[in-house]
Amino acid sequence: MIRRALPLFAVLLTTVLVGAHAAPDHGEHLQLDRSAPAADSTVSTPAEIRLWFSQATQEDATSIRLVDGDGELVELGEVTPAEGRTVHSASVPGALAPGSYTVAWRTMAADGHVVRGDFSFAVASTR
Ligand SMILES: [Cu+2]
Repeated sequence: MIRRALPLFAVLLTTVLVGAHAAPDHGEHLQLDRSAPAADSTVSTPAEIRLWFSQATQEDATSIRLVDGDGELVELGEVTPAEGRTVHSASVPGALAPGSYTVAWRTMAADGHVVRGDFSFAVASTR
């Protein structure tokens, strides 16, 4: 009895798991549309890190971390939402030494999905 039920259970579980993620009313997941600095760009020290998402995030759900090439965290200002919480920015308080940097962001979409990503940019030497 149990043995016969197991395959059916597995099928049902798979259906539930796949179905949950592909629910027809869900639509697109939130994603990062663009950023400033842009991914893989080379810039002089930016005044801020700015992220444009494809949809609004939940309130106070967005974090932006900036890490330098040595893995050291660079302190940023508070994350500030704009444009109906689709745009988020954090100020860069000081000059950045030339080198590569990684932005790691995390947010929660209105549908409750936690979305995260990262990208890199470089700060050019000043001469
Ligand atoms: Cu989603």
